Amino acid sequence: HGNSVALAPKKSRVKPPPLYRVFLLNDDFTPMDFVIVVLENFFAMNREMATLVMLKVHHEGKGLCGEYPHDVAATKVERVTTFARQHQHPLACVMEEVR
Ligand code: NFA
Repeated sequence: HGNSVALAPKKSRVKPPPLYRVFLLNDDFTPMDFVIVVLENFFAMNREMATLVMLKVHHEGKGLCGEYPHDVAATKVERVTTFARQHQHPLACVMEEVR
């Protein structure tokens, strides 16, 4: 019973967890400096990289912030969204599974 049930041998290969890409989306209202602060503080970017990613979002509508396992990606989306709303900015942060 329980713990003592004999189980068939199982291959011990472990598949890597699915990854999710986290993006920022452009809007007409969030200040550029606020987006740079978000990228520095929530995605560990230096000022130079944060500025490049912010400008990509501004010009192309969407920009990659990072790739993470599900729960890490979901927490980043939640923290960025909460921070933006606290400052009354409509900045959108979304995640998509990597396929
Ligand atoms: N488009 C915004 C502006 O002109 C800047 C922005 C960049 C907003 C990236 C959201 C994401 N103030």
